[in-house]
This record gives sequence, C-alpha cells and structure tokens, in this order.
Amino acid sequence: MRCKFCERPAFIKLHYPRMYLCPEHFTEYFERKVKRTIERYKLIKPGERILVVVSGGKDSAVTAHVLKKLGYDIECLHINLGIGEYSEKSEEYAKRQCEKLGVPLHIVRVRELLGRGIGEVRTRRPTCSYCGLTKRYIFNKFAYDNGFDAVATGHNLDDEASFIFANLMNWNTQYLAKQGPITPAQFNGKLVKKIKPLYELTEREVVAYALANDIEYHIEECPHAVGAPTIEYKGILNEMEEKRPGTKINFVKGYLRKKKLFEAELQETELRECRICGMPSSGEVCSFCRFWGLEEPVEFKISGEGQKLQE
Ligand code: Q46
Ligand code: ZN
Ligand code: ZN
Repeated sequence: MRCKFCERPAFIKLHYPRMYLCPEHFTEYFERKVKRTIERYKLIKPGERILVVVSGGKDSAVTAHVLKKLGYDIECLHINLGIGEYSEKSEEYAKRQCEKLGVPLHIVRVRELLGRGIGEVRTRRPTCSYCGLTKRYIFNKFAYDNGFDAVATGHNLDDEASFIFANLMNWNTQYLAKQGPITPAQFNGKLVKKIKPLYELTEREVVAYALANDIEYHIEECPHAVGAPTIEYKGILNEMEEKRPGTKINFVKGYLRKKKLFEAELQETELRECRICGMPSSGEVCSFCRFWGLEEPVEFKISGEGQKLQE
C-alpha cells in the first residue's frame, strides 16, 4: 500500500479516519492533531512555560518531543520513584530522551527526598494510591516553586477512555465531574494548571510516532501495575474500536459534552493551607505531608542560572 499523500510505501494504516500514511505524513498528521488539541481546548497561552513530566515511557517522551517541535517553551521533570531497577532504567531513558531533545531535565528522587522509595513504606494504603499522591504533589509543587504556568502529562486517548469507562462502571461520579484535557489553575496558582496534549491520540498512534521519530523509551511496566483493572478496560475498548472505528474518540467527546451531569454530584471540599507546607489541603495537614510524616516542607526551587540537570 502507498501513502495517501505521496508515492512512498505506507508505514501505518489508520482506522479512523481510514488512511494509509508514510512516516513523514503520519508525523505531520500527528503533530497537526496535537496542535489542534492545544487550540481547541485552549491548553497553552502564548509565552507560557511548560513543565513536562517525563517517566521514561513513550507517552511523556512523545509529549515532550511534539511540544518542543511545535515551538513551546518546555523543561522536563523526572520523578525517580525508587522502585528498584525499574526506576533506575526509567531515569536512564528520561535522561537520554531529554539530552537528545536538547531540553533541560530536572530529577527528583523519592528515596533521597523522603527516605524511602515507593513500595518500601509499611502502610495499609495501596502502593499505587500513595504513589499517585506523591507524584501529583511533587510535580505540582515543583512547577509552583519554579514558576511554571502548566504541567503537561502524557495521557493519551486510551488512558482517558479507560478512565471514564472504569469510573462509569463503578459509578465514581465524583471523579467523572473533574476529568478532561485541562484542569485550570486554582488556589491562587498553588494548584498549577494541568494539561494533556495527547488527549485525542490513541496509544497505537503514540507508539507509531515514537517509532517514526526514533524516540527510545522504557517498555517495561512498573512491577506494581501487574493486574491493574485499567488494562482490562483498555482491552475491552480496543475490541470495540476494532469493530467500530471511532468508538474511543466518540466516547470521550460525548463524555465531555455530558460532563456537566456529573458536576451536580461534586462535593467541593473547602481548601485551606497545609500547616506544614502551605499548599492546598482539605484538612489541617495535606495528605502528602501527613503520609510521609513531614515536619518541614519539601522545597524544589532550582538554584543557579541555566542549570540543566538537577541531580
Ligand atoms: S502508580 Fe502504581 Fe504506576 Fe506508581 S506504583 Fe507503579 S503502577 S508507577 S502509573
Ligand atoms: Zn507520504
Ligand atoms: Zn503539606
């Protein structure tokens, strides 16, 4: 098969819209789609500084790559979770990706910062639950301490569709009221704006983009991800997509149109400043400071001009 736009052999067959594309034209298609997502949902305003959270995996690497190529002002942050060899390899990939891209990379290591890595804390709380809490706190506080206007993550269409699907199956209406491609800044900017530039691109397209553009990434899954129900929900949606191309994007767009229905269920808790770190909290001490037993806030201010790598 030939590319729809040139004579070169096709590299990918897209199902929705249906077409064959060569690597160059697929790259163009992909980047145009990211640009349109940024414009449609007003993710980035001119002149904003964006912090891209890079895990070493494909989604965040592609996010950083495309934002840089589209001319946005980006820096990257890698959070080393301290999960044995998995985290060491992830950090290596993140370093290589940013070096190749020529963007500054900052590294925060959970074990150095908090004394223990993820999975090493004796608690009844599930590992992924306090891992998520820790990651969200660190990238938000890092962005806030260093004056970034937004945090970009690599969530793709499959992540969004499976998240909505899973939460519908469990009627977690609270979560369904808050999902989307953009979460605006809140609490005087202490909760930094969060954006998802790959919101309308499928996982398959992200993998193809990485392949077409020689982006190396860590393929291994986190050992704690094994058996996560998200994988099953993704599988079901993939089967549906196979039979009815466009299922995922129509599901997610339909959700965005109907999101208001869930907003009525939202029980807004009033936020105040955490006694330890001053960041927004629903109680006297925020869940991050409480979980890690902190007496002093963690600070991420980057010292020195033009620092490229914070070790
Ligand atoms: S939450 Fe859980 Fe992930 Fe953290 S412990 Fe691993 S699987 S990394 S997206
Ligand atoms: Zn072509
Ligand atoms: Zn706190």
